[in-house]
Amino acid sequence: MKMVFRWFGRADDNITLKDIAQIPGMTGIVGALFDVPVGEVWPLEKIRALADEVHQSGLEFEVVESVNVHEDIKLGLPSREQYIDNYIQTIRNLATVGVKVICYNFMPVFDWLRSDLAKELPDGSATMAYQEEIIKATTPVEIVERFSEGSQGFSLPGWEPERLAELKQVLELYEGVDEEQLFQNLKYFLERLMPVCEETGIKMAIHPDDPPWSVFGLPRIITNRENLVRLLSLVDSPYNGLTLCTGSLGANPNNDIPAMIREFGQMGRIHFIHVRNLKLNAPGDFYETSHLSSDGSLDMFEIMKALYDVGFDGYIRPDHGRMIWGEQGRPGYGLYDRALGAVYLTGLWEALNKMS
Ligand SMILES: [Mn+2]
Repeated sequence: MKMVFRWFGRADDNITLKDIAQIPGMTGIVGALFDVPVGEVWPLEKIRALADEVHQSGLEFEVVESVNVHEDIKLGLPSREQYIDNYIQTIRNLATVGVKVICYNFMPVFDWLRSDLAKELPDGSATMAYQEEIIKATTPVEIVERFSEGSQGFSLPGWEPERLAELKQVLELYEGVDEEQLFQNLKYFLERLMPVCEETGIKMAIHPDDPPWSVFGLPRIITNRENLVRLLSLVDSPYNGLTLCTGSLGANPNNDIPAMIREFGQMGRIHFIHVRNLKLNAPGDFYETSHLSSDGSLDMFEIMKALYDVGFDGYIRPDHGRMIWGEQGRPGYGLYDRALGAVYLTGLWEALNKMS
């Protein structure tokens, strides 16, 4: 496995590449161009500049998260053709600098969703939380406002203002789109991409929906084992794979994460994994914890063991962390708790390696 760390770029992150390079066992960053509007081609010169900057810090830049998918592709509108052409050009440009995996998601309108971006825990740390009853009592417009107020002045990935400016209009467009239609639109998108992925060697790795169920009446399909099996069969190619996110899928207690890792890992279809923990209070009621097994509801040893047993050689990153030690930063993406998570996961891996 290769341990990597998400970085939002010099312009939009208070964490430096030097900070990241000093985390034990860290091999590279997971990056993106955050100033290119969704649907447009990522210019090669900007990609090159980012890659050069990362390489100068002694880190690799082999994973991109995310190249966001334009809503017209998810909706299956005729205008998707141009956006898919643009996506393909972005894949070609990313391959030029040595990118190997692209993480993306296929969630309509809203990316990840929380009811609280800074819930205070008894130890004084702050974390993100989700309560279905709060979400149900909130309109989509109110959620967008709450996210922009709670973001500490940072942009939140997937919550870029330009995506949400035409919120009402986009929500109306989804009124005729059900899960079946969304699967068909994803299939169309992947079928167009796969020849280019095979040619360039870039693997597509879809991120599960977070939380893994419908919100605001919008369809969500990357939610459970059955649907992941279907997703992989839409195009049966090793380039059509997963970003298995333990925290996203783990919000549904029926999702057996180690079993999913064994099943899809053996198929060679997990290209990237996000490992984090969360505490499930009740269905639809959870908060994010430190990565440590005993702090949350997921067993990190069993997760890492499943990865180890299937010979996982892809990319892994710690996922959201709490705000600890007085750190001020982008919710979920501070330095300290994610660094602790990374070293903990690397430690579990070392133990598995030496015990085998
Ligand atoms: Mn994730």
